[in-house]
Amino acid sequence: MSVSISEEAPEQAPFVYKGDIITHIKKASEIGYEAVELHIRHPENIDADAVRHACDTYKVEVSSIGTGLGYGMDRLSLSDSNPAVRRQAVERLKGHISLASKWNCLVIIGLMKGQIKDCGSREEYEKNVMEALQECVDYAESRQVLIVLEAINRYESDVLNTLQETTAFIREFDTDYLKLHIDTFHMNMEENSIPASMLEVRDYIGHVHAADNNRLYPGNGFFDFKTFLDTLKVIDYQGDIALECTGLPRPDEAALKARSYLYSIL
Ligand code: LER
Ligand code: MN
Repeated sequence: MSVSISEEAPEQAPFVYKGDIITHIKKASEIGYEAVELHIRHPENIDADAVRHACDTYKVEVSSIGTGLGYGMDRLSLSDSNPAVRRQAVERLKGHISLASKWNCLVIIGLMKGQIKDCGSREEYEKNVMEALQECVDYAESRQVLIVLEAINRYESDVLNTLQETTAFIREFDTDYLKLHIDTFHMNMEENSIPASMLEVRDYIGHVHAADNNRLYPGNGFFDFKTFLDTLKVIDYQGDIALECTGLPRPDEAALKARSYLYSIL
């Protein structure tokens, strides 16, 4: 199980820990997490060796790198109508992929997949993202880094909302280095049946985010985590489950309660 850490993030962003990465790697380890998910805005500013060293010292892995701050804070979108913005988005993601190759983890493309409103039409969206994402995939393939594309709910994104729609897009790429990223918070809003949808795309699932229906830690609301975890078992999912929820009421409490709740029903 993995817990999210973000060095910089807007107040409302759903990360358990916010602040210094190394300090929170230690905290995650003390609480019992096996891994951390690092949400990084500027990959070039990160001391990869220092993070690696902290992970070795505290015996945790980096499961995944989140990239959405590049969209949320800098509006870098793979679909943007301006080619210079798309170029910046690709270069930013290449930075994340380089870090991932040093930490042996995967890279999430969630919000940075962009939106139709960033370019004007579904046709333009597909054209722009196919080209820009192909460049990211080629780069990731050369470094043996997996990219996962996240299905995000309609209130945060005007495209690629359901597992089925996102998987159909992924299938356009002829690669093993692009998979589907599922998030309980988004599935709760978009799927008719969460287990049925997961079973349908079972071969594509590469990463999992967990938050309750209110985006607080699992166990706080009414999302059916038992059925969800049972379905992950049925499909023999071997990857990490990363806690991408708010750190309320307090980050340590959210991290501790999420972990003990999920293990109690696993
Ligand atoms: C990112 O992983 C995500 O789930 C979005 O809702 C951004 O906050
Ligand atoms: Mn997510």
